[in-house]
Amino acid sequence: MKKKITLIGAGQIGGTLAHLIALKGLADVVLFDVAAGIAKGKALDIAQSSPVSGFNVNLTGTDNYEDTKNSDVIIITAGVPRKPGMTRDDLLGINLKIIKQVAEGIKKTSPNAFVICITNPLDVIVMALQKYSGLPKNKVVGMAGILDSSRFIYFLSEELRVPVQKIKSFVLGGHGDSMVAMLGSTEIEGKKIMDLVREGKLTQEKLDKIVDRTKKGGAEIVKYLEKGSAFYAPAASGVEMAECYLSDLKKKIPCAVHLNGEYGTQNIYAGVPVIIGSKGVEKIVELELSKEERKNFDNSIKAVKELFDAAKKIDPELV
Ligand code: TXD
Repeated sequence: MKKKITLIGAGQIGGTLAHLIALKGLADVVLFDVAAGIAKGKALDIAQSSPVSGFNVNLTGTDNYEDTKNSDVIIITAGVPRKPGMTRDDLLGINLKIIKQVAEGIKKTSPNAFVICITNPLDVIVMALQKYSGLPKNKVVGMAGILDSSRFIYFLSEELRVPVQKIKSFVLGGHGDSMVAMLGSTEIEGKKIMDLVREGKLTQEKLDKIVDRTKKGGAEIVKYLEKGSAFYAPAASGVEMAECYLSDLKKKIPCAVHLNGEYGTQNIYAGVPVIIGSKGVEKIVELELSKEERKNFDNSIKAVKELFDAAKKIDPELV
């Protein structure tokens, strides 16, 4: 039975998600957008490329939640992206209202879906989505850690001239300037990155610059694009999560998930390594954190909590 993925938001990321899912033949795709024409036009355009690219999935566009019912996976990008000079947090007010609408739309039509939220400010928006929708916490996750880790790995690969496939790392915590590159879990061709620093193969200064560039990875692209934000790498990251669920891959990947005591954190969403399989979030993996990593992780959680407090002031229903 062909799987069904609904994409709520058919903008830059939504359209790219649809194209990547079609090229992989992962599932039939329903593109949903309040701008129905965007959803319909992009669905038709990608469908018309099927004879060239050889994929065989159905793509449709709609602004009617009925057309999205019984989705296996829902990926949400509905919302507004940043403009140059804006922080992710500046999007809170408007995207909170949008995510409330989306939660209303999906909770009745796809109660069993695995829901991947991409809309910023990610950690607070995905938590609000889970509260508004009432869907199970292990089936509502946020996409950010894969993207942030991918940016970090790419920058390391450029600096050390090592293929990205030979670099392992996690960037965890909130999807903001307080995100934490877990250096203790970063390996380059099987070697701990801090050993490379000790051996003089990578200066601490260069490593600090790469960590900082990762934190600002989104803003760097917003500056270039002027209109809109990153969408190719975010879309690729969202598809990775959907594939883990649909194919029961049980990969260990960094996602924003509900923490209930793990990492000493209660009742907040933040990025940590998890096992994603056909049951959704199947396990939260607790890494050994160094003192520095623990301090930075706690600081990142604090930033997410403060932003969620701001969200509760905007909408007391979130309390
Ligand atoms: O790592 C991450 N999580 C981030 C997330 C990486 C990059 C971008 N990030 C955020 O994703 C970004 O800050 C935005 O909040 C979302 C979507 O970014 P995108 O670049 O795709 O934005 P677009 O191109 O503006 O698309 C958003 C679409 C647009 O077509 C609107 O018409 C639609 O969302 N939209 C809605 N769809 C459904 N329902 C409602 N209510 C709605 N409102 C707007």
